[in-house]
Amino acid sequence: MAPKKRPATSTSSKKSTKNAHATFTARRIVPSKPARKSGSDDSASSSLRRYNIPDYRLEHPKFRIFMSGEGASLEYRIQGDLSATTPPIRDSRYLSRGQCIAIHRWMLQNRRMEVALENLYKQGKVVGGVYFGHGQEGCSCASAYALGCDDWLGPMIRNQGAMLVRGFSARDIMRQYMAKADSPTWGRDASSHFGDWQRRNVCAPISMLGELIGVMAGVCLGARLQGKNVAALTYVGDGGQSTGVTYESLNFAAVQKLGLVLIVENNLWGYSTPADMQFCVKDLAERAIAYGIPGVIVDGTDACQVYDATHEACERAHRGEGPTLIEAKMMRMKGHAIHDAAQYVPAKLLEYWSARDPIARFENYLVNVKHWLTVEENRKLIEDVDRELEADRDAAVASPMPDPETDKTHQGVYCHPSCHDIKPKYGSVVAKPRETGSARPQAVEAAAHLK
Ligand SMILES: Cc1ncc(C[n+]2csc(CCOP(=O)(O)OP(=O)(O)O)c2C)c(N)n1
Ligand SMILES: [Mg+2]
Repeated sequence: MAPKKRPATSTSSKKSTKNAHATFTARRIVPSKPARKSGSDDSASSSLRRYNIPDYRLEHPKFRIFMSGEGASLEYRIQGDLSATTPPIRDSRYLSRGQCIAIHRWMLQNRRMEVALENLYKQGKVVGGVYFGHGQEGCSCASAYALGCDDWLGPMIRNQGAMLVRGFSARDIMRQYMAKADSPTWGRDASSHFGDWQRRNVCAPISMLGELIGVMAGVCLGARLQGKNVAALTYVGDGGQSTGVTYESLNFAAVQKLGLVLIVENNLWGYSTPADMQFCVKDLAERAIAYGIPGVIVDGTDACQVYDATHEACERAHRGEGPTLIEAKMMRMKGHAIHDAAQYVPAKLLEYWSARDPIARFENYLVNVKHWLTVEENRKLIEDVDRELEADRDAAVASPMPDPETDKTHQGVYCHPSCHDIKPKYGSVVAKPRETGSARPQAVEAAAHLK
């Protein structure tokens, strides 16, 4: 679990680009002043509103994916410019040298664990499929790292890095994939459906896309009834965000000003459907406007941007100011799961995003840009991660499979009354009327950015 963070101003003393230190903080609503046109209807023009979504990326890819051909020659093609050079990492406004190195380590562990899982699958040791977060490690690890000890995490299947940061061991995750008797679900479930609501404040992923958002809003509401404002971080994909439950849950969180932090992982694909064929808005963060909450766009392959945006969203949550929607733009670098070779992905797109690999870029940032790690220190760090991971993998492989004949302790699938007590976590429940006076968009800082 990430230690409590302090702002570390010393790390952000130099600007890497012109905008490198623009604040991520949600802007207060300012009534717009549309230009007056002669002869225009005054009342109509004064009701015209314009919205602004902060975009902290240092590049803005300009291409789209479209379908071309028919039958056997049907394929996806790209229109636009793929020639841009890789942008720099944006300096964090909060992360210290040590914290950046910690995130680098988590990302490496995330990547290496998934490589190990792929090999275990190919050796026939995995029960079921394997799902990868390749290319999304910066988003998973840096966002989870922004959580405080009392905050909550609701990861999706690709957020295994977030699970590591929150304190699950690679050993347990690999045991889970192999359905071992000593895995978190004792072999009753493969892949990702496990959490830990007692010690790590982690809700298990839910396969039905978008459903976790309401659960995490409920976590915030429950904590508030017990007198505490917590941040609850969860994720939804570019595909999953189109579900009705996403709208309902986020709207509920907005109205109740719950500390939900929703990262929309726009990884350009939902199964084999490109994002360009899934929605018409330019950026998914724009949807925040419709909920009356702040929306922010970050480069999901830049750990510093992800951390800063999540950190500020958590701070808002702790102040009781309500949810934030963060769109993290990146690319799913493998198929939907191990069974999917992703041959539908144009090779040039893979090339483009390979050059934006979150781990390689962050490593370059630490070693060559900031000089926070020497080449030798970095090599040692990678060796340590590899050594630990090999030990974890060997232990997971050596774990026993469950034995249905002899294992009587873990047979139950359903809870029964004496199974476990669910008690308030933060204090006794006190119901008091919510303050409604400041809920109107005109009065709150939390509502959509308005220029
Ligand atoms: C409500 C619901 N509808 C459909 C599915 C089947 N399904 C599983 S993953 C997936 C694609 C998800 O795409 P996206 O949300 O972009 O996430 P990604 O896989 O790219 O991380 C679909 C349609 C589901 N699990 N739940
Ligand atoms: Mg997707």
